[in-house]
Amino acid sequence: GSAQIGVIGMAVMGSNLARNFANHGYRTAIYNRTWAKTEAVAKDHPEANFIASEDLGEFVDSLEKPRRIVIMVKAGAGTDATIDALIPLLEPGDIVVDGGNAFFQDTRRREEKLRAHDLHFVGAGISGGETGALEGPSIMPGGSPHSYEYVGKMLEDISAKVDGPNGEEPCCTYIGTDGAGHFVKMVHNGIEYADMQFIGEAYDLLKGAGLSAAEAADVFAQWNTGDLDSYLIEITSEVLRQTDAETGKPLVDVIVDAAGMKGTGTWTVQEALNLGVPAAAIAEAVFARAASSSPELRKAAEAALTGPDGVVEVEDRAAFVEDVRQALWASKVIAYAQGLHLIKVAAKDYGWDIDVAAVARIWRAGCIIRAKLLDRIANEYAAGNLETLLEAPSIASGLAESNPAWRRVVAKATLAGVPIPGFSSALSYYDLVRAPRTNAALTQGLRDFFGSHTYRRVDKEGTFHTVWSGDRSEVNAEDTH
Ligand code: NBP
Repeated sequence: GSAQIGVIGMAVMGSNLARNFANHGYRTAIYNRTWAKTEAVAKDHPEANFIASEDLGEFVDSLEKPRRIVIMVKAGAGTDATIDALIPLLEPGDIVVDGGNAFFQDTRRREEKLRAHDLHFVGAGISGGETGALEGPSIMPGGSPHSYEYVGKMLEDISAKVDGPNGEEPCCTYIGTDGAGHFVKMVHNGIEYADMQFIGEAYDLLKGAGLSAAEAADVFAQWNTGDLDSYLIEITSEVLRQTDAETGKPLVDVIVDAAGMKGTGTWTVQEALNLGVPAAAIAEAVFARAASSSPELRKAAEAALTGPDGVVEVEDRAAFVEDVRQALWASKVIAYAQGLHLIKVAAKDYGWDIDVAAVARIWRAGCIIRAKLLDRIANEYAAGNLETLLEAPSIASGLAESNPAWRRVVAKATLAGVPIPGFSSALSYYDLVRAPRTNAALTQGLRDFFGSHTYRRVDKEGTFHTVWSGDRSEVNAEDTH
């Protein structure tokens, strides 16, 4: 065979990724379960000079050895079916890359399975949607370092690029073994959920203060020139500016207010729960989508409950808009801190050697959460071994500066009845993790009362229990058990 890379799955992502490889001078083979799609892609893009195969065996034979194959099919059963069909056709040393949105535990399982056949498996998270796939996505590959040697350069070539101190840097770097890449992609999506929730809350507040959709669009466009400069803020201004052709209303007012989701945000929160990592702001974003898509709950509650109507009393509109900007920035930082903390804890638990600074670096372009802030985050993680992003000097000082505005916004929204689960959860996290003492002491007292769960003391070593049902004396729990 003469193809340097093969792509399986000719839906929107796979076909664009295949064109991206071809655009970078790689001879590219393509295959899809349904031949008509492969045929159409080859016909529509003669410039790519694809080697198109109707038969999977032919496709495999069209590849140079060791064979490099990227799977871009519907995640889950589609990926397993494709892998199972490939295994008997491949030879030891061949490399399979899964670029779909796989659950990282599936990636770990598949990596082990292919390793048993002496095949390399790289689970690569890919972000950037269809445009990214064609023009340069952010790529988060996981697998053995040896496997990465075979495909790393190709993936880096087709990835998005950012200008760094050493020239153009690819938004693709080796993340870690087995499921590490898909884990990082999953957390990327969790942060994306939070980012979007915060943007929605900011818009609700601007609306509550009397701004029209078009005025809010201007505000977001203005914010995009500063510290909040990011893809999502940029496209928010575009979506808010869109007028519905049919009704003449802002499009946002005719879109049904029920958010969809495909599962990666939920996975992020489930993993945070599994690992005991507080990622509440990300969780609130997932729950907010769930609430939006619960018509029965909303209908019953809307009929039964009263409260303020979401109108925010504002004396100085410009000052309020600036407050909202700062609340949005601070909340966004919290979501990044929670997501990156989750990656750090998971790395320890799953035995991945993840460079968090490098993760932030490859999120600077190509992916949905790309943002100017990530430059700073990458530099901060590179400068010191951070337990949490929040302790980084420039981040802590930024949060200190935005503190008064953040609190005013949360207070104002609460009084006005504007739901801000994201902003308020992020602010509570800030107050919780910086508190010298938390209410968990009382929790421990209660647990000891009803379940003899014992507690530790601040002033001496050991485990203690109070005899609540007796004379209420304290006993050393180790003696009684
Ligand atoms: P889809 O997720 O819509 O999947 C369609 C592709 O999967 C087609 O090629 C289809 O073949 C193939 N397929 C299915 Br369905 N079941 C199969 C099976 N049992 N065996 C073999 N092939 C099967 O495509 P997509 O939107 O291009 O996404 C591809 C991957 O990239 C997914 O994992 C997705 O989560 C991920 N992703 C998507 C985006 C995005 O913005 N869309 C972004 C990042 C990552 P057929 O033509 O024969 O039905």
